[in-house]
Amino acid sequence: MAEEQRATAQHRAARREAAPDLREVTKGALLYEGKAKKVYRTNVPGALWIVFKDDATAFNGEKRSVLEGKGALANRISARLFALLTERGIPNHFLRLLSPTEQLVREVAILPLEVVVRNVAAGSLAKRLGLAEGAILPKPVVECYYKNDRLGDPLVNDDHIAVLSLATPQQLAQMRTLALAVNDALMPYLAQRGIRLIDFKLEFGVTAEGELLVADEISPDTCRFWDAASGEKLDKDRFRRDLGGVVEAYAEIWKRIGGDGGW
Ligand code: AIR
Ligand code: ASP
Repeated sequence: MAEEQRATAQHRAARREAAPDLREVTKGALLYEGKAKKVYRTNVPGALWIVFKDDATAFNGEKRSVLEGKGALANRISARLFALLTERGIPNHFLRLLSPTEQLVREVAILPLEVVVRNVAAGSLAKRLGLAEGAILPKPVVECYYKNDRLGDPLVNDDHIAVLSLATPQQLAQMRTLALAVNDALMPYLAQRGIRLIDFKLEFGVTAEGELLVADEISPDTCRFWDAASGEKLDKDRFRRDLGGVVEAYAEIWKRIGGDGGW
């Protein structure tokens, strides 16, 4: 607990230190282009400029499409949900929105793990364990996947993570605690807005100072969101399963978490 408080205090201090420069931030060289985002350097050391793209990919990049407006929705939804994490004292990379499709984040080295939290059986868990999609899990399930396109992001256990040096045991324990804290923050917030949080994927990164932060994005691209009343899917499964209305579903999530025409 003391350690958690210290981490939060450090996080707040880092945010204060970074704050004065952030008003005059300018975009620098392209550092990395991923499937859904581009990452640029900035004139502020330790701050990166993220551009959310309209590109949608699934099944390890096999299925691809351009969905106009998706980038702006994912960017703003993610910004809103990360702001909630900050309110709850959960250390994360988000600094501020720059435009409808852009945000400023703290620079981290991303750990090559995807941490998935599940409240309800769906997707690969339903398939692997033979559970019906929609079966409520008696407690949240945390899983780690090795981020490796060539291997198709395999599920890994603590020993696999140790032998491949994907994270230290301490980082792994911290990621688990933070992932469950994110679940505890998001679930009631979304439930109040008529959204069931079925599962989600987090990525974590380490700052130059060694601080572990929740990074990447939290959006309908990385979460399963079901309408609480009808069970309708309001997330990337609409794209993966060719259900149509992908951007409309993302817009519905944005509307329910308080979005309006502006940003
Ligand atoms: N996810 C996993 N890899 C990429 C993403 N976006 C997310 C899915 C889903 C959760 O992790 O969007 O919310 C579990 O996915 P799956 O396919 O393992 O059931
Ligand atoms: N975005 C990943 C891919 O391109 C996984 C997914 O969301 O289905 O394969």
